[in-house]
Amino acid sequence: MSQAETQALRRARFEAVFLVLREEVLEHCASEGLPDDAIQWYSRNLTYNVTGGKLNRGLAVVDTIEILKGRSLSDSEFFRASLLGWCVELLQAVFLVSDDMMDRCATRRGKPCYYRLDGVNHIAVNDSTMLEAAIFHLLRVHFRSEPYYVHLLELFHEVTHKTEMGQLLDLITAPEGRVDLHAFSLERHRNIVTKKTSYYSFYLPVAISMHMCGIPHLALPSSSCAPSGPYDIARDILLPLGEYFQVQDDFLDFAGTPEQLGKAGTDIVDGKCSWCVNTALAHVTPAQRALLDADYGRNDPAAEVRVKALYEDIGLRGLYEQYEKAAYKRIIALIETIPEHPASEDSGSVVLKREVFTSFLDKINKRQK
Ligand code: GPP
Ligand code: MG
Ligand code: MG
Ligand code: MG
Repeated sequence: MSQAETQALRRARFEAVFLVLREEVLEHCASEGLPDDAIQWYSRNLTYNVTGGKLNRGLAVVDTIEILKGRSLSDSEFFRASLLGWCVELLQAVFLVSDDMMDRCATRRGKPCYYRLDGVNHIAVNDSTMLEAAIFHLLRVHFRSEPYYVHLLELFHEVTHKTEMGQLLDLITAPEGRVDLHAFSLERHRNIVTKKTSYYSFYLPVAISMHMCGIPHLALPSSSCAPSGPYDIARDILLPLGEYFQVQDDFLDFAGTPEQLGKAGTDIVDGKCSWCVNTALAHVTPAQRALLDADYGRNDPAAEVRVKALYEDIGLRGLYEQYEKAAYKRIIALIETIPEHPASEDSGSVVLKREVFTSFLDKINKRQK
């Protein structure tokens, strides 16, 4: 079997688990007395918002657990790993449903954004919280007796809180109709993207996998995201990796096509503190700066066209290529701080391996969608 066929099979096996989990969540609601029309509504919510994506985050849980264990998983291990992977995909759905309302996007994954479906509109606010509730229902049913259950709960809560902080910063740095480019900087951008993207997209799948593989998490009074050995090491590689991923997202918002991305870029019109505008700010002439001040963050297609032309004029594509190369090198150097031959198997304990991170990096490097 070719590698592509193996990957397709793995994805199909992972996708099959979703159908089981959706039934389980719906059956629970039915047992609570939720009538049929509401069950149908919840079912569509789950299907429309949780499936149809790239599944990078969910599959990363299964991949990481296999890498850490150093062997393929039994059927029951695969199911449980996939369940945790789907919890990450559910969390992503929670964020995307509400992010699209806040960013006023039109399309996602090649379809209309959920809130734009006939009859949905603001019900999407409650639907998004019901996607979140499904995570904690599934964790409770399947993982309540595990010694690491409380760690999983803390992880989901803390990562969610971090993401919300990042989203807040993202939104208030782009106040509607009153964008102030003086408030922008690459430092503020890093703070936004680390919080709004890196924790849930990169740290969460790996930390979940580490818990499932029994890597000890030293209890700390303040925060389970605080320093604690292997989790700390993983986080310090995964946050920069997530930053690279979100810079790609920002660049593709400008340079990608809706056909390629399944979504149309809104960052210029929304006045977002994106990598593109911050990089442009460091390279503009005074005249170009005046154009940005006048045109950035304006709900006017002609202004957006002028900003895009300015990006081309300053050579943003070339600057992005340079950024990509430098980010790749920086992350490889971070990964190489992990011993190549960890002294683990002899003691029977599971430890971090470079492959956990290289497999992630390989998946996102130079991505076009
Ligand atoms: C991605 O930003 C960030 C999120 C999806 C996190 C949202 C968090 C919430 C608490 C709602 P983005 O707006 O650049 O993503 P996209 O380009 O996919 O819309
Ligand atoms: Mg957003
Ligand atoms: Mg968005
Ligand atoms: Mg974006």
